Amino acid sequence: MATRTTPLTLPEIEYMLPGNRSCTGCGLSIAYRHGLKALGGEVILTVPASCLTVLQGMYPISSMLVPCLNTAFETTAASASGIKAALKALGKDNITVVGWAGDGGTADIGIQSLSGAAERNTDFIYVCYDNEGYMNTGTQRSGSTPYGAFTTTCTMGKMEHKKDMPMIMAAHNIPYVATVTPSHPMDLFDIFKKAKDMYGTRYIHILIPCPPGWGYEPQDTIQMGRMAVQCGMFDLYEIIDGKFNFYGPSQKIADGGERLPVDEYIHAQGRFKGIATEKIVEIQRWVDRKWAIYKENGYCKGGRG
Ligand SMILES: Cc1ncc(C[n+]2csc(CCOP(=O)(O)OP(=O)(O)O)c2C)c(N)n1
Ligand code: SF4
Repeated sequence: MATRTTPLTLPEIEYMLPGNRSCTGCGLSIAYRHGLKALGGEVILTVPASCLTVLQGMYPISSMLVPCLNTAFETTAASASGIKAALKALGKDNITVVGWAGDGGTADIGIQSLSGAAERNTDFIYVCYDNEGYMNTGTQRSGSTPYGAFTTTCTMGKMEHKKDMPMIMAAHNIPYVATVTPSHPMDLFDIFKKAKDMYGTRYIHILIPCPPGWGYEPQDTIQMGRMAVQCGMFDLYEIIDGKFNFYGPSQKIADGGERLPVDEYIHAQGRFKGIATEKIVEIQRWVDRKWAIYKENGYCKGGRG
């Protein structure tokens, strides 16, 4: 097993300065900070309309120390492909190109340009930060919003389950797919570091707890990400060249450890307030079925190497 980063070995250098414009307790700010540390300074980002554009701020008062192109909502992967091609034409092979978009910008409007780039195995890292809704514009429903959650565009609770974006990307046979949360920041750092050293389309999916969008107090962000994993609503894994491996708490569950019921996670969040009992039963059924499929596929043994 590769050496794991710890808070003591985490690089001190910062590319995201204090004083950014995200909400208090934003999970995205934790993920972005640690992701950028791992990527290092030789990077160009492309980011569509989203909370991340707000977090970064506008020139000349941006809190970021890395170059970023703000692109149109549906064009993250297309714009990353263009940046990569331009760098290649200039003979600059040492710069990592990263597209970093929300779940709306990824699972919904940006999926076709992402699919095209992945099919071509374009050499870039694509990050989907999944706060499970269109949060920047006031908490609308996305294809990644979980079943039963209330949003401003599904006021009776969402009727459909979440789109499985990491597995959709894995079906493109790209070299690297990984899932993580900001509640596991050292794993997040290591995943970005690993992705940086690979060639081809690398996809990282980050579940982002979001206090205003999910309806919980800002100090509970870390706990919210942990609970999502402990109850199996969100799972931590890597797929390297088609080989699937759980890691961390998800590996413990896969090895026979306890998976908590979804109730506590659901009841901790205002977006599920007033949800009918039968809908919680349906969410539990969805999680159980997902884990049964992991088992059938032989994923429930071994860990991250
Ligand atoms: C073509 C287009 N449609 C709609 C918008 C308005 N818009 C800007 S940000 C946003 C929501 C983005 O959601 P997501 O990608 O999930 O990121 P988040 O806001 O949650 O960070 C929308 C709908 C836009 N900029 N362009
Ligand atoms: S709405 Fe959510 S994701 Fe967006 S900045 Fe605020 S806490 Fe972060």
